[in-house]
Amino acid sequence: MSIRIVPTRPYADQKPGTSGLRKKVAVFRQPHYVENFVQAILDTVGERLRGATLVLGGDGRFLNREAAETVIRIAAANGVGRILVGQGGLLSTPAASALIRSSGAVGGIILSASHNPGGPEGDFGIKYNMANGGPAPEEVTGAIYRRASALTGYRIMEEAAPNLDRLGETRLGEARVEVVDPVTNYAALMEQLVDFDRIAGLFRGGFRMRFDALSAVTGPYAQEILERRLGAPAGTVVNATPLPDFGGHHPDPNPVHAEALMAEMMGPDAPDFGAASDGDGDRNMIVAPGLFVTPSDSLAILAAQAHRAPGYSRGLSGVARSMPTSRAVDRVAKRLGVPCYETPTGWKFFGNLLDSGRITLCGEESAGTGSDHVREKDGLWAVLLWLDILAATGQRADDLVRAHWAEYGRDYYTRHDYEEVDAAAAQGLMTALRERLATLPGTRFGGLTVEAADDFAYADPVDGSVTAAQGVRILFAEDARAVFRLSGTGTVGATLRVYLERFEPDPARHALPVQEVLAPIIAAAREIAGIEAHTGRAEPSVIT
Ligand code: VG1
Ligand code: CO
Repeated sequence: MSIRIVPTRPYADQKPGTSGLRKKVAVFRQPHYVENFVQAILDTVGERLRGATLVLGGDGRFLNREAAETVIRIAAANGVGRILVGQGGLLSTPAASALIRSSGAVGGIILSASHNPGGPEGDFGIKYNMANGGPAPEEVTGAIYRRASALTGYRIMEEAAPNLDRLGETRLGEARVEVVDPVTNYAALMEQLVDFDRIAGLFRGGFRMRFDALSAVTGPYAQEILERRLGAPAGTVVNATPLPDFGGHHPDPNPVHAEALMAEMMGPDAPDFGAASDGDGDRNMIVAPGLFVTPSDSLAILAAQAHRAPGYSRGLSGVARSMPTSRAVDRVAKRLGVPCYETPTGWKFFGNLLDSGRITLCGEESAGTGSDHVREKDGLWAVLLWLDILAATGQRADDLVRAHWAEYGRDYYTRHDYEEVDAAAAQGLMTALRERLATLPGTRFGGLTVEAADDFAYADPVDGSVTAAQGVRILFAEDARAVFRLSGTGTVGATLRVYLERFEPDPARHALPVQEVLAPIIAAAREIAGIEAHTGRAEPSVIT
């Protein structure tokens, strides 16, 4: 067995975004591109790698297997002691996080572009997670980027990686390579958090559910847990086989991309509960019969009800939400008498709060919900917690949502995405908006008055680090809000995200069409930011 040192030239664009390095597959297929980035990660981890365990897995998209084999060969050549890899190179993001934690690994490499489309024309991604199982924080991703920008060579084993389909242990150079079942460890963790017997009882009683895995990584997890362990009828999980191109679909669980599930749940013979997950299994979409549950509402409802599940029977120490997420969970936290933190977009910002025990539950408007059981958002976990709450309360999912609104009020919420906008135009819009911030308070826009306007900055209460320029917030006196930020996960041009919400305390006004209720805020947001003038777009490309 021998190690080859390959001279290389650095790529200037290996800068991780909201969640790892994400690029078009063609970019990753450039000579040494994957190798360089992996070497930069390992160099950044440094001496701690020596003899340590590294977890590896991905969402099964195009390039997954090839890249996994490359990571194994580079890791083995860099002194990693043990590589724990999911069979077939697969691991959902939450399962990878769980495995890093339970195996005492120094960290993990996750091969995923998450909710972005896959296939040869689609996207690929590489992400590094730390020993706590969570995405590397900004200072580490910054260091990886600097290292990648100066790289002059990488180390790789001459020999091929072992067959990733065969479970068990082999050696590559000095390293042990263990191919493990991707589901077992994760399923065991779920059994500790929610009451499997109670949920199984629900299914025995005829409860019908549809889980759409969108041909992505959650299929095998959902089949094992929902159908085999909990006894849901075969066929409950659809699109259960992970495909390299996700069957040509966009593996983003929202009402637009999970169209078939939405149609079924809005139809006359809707099952009792509908759910979907994204490419790498960390997002969740919840649909009650006839009623889509916004991720912001789902977070609030889970926070209010989590104590019913065994893993949370002691209550919550606190909660957190990303800044653009609606303020519904804040109302629950207030009622519970626990702190509620507001963080920038991206799961890495929850890490310190979870590690320090300040929060138990957290979430994002982009269909991400999680708890302190791992350090990633966890799609299937959220679905299981919902099921356990339904089983414990005996309530229908739609009734549970309406009862929540009646008790706390409803935060009407929508997100308007302007995708593939010219990058300079999008930057121009944000710059102009930031320059106007100070002049906005007191200004009126069609019946709404701006009360406050700022550019969100986050001071981490645990390590004191400050992250600035995380999105523009416009607060209206009418208990409404508009938030503007540019996506950090897109791979073509820029994506402008506009988050819009309005609080409605009156239960008599809780069943109105969302876009109608929010129309004045939508109009004000377009005007304030000059969206059409800057981008040439009169309408968003995706409304969720
Ligand atoms: C998006 C979401 C953000 C999420 C991130 C990663 O980021 O808005 O809430 O954490 O994707 O999710 P951005 O920068 O494009 O808005 V995943 O499931 O793609 O890892
Ligand atoms: Co994801």
